[in-house]
Amino acid sequence: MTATIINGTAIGQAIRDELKAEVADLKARGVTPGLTVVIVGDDPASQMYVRMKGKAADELGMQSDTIRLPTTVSEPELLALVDRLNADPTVHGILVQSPLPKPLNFDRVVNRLGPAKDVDGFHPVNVGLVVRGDRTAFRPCTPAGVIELLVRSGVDPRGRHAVVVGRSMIVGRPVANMLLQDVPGGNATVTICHTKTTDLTRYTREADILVVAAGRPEVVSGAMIKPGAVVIDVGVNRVDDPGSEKGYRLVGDVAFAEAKDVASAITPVPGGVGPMTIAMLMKNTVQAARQALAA
Ligand code: L37
Repeated sequence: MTATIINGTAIGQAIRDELKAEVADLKARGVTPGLTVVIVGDDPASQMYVRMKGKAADELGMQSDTIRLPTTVSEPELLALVDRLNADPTVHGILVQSPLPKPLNFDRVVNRLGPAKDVDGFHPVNVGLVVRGDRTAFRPCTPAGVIELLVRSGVDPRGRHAVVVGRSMIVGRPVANMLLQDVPGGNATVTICHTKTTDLTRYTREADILVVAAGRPEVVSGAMIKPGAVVIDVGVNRVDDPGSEKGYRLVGDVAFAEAKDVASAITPVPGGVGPMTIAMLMKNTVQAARQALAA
């Protein structure tokens, strides 16, 4: 079998196109959705993602602002910035790009965000409300993008066995929780695997839907996949490739060349989950603006 390729670039673009009308409507009502992205330090991948987010917001006609800070910024300074953004009515969404360089503490900074502006969905209030199934809360962008990819590709997790590899607060845990919810795109039977799982293959081979968010290049081989499974690869790993133009190439957490001959559908890297992360951030920011208007 050769798998259908799930095109995250196209699905992400479709979502962004749908949002255009919503942004126009909000603007007509006097509100321009505003997103402020804060990035500390000069990690090249993070710098690239942040540029892509600003560009996506610009394209939608939103107000976007990127605040770039040196690694020398202190935590009190960062917290003071968050306070200022919380108080600014033109800012509907605030995103602090993770990871923060040491010794800054990401959780303490996120805890300072007003939950109504936490478009990344990492504030404990949003984490808790999402677990409760509250649709006014912000779902974290990458896991929300995974669910949206499934739904828009016609894959219904209902009653099927979804196996998530990875338990991070950013992807693994929230995506497992979303797959479990009693809503469209949910209702799966969910297993979560992690670094201490004994015999990972025993679980991955049982997956009808396999979501891999391990953060390690190509840890899931073709032989670990059940024939006909739907495979969502969340990994975006840069591996050295001296022969290439950029000096690196992108690979997922799944060995794509093998997996595509086993799976029924699979996301590529690049062009899979990555672009969905950005589309869902735009969606959350529009939601933040809409909810601010209603409040
Ligand atoms: N929301 N996202 C949010 N908050 C954070 O704190 N770190 C972080 C975050 N991560 C993030 O932005 N990830 C991300 C990863 C990949 C892409 C976008 C965002 C993406 O679009 N990747 C492209 C390839 C880009 C490249 O060439 O490197 C892709 O097609 O996968």
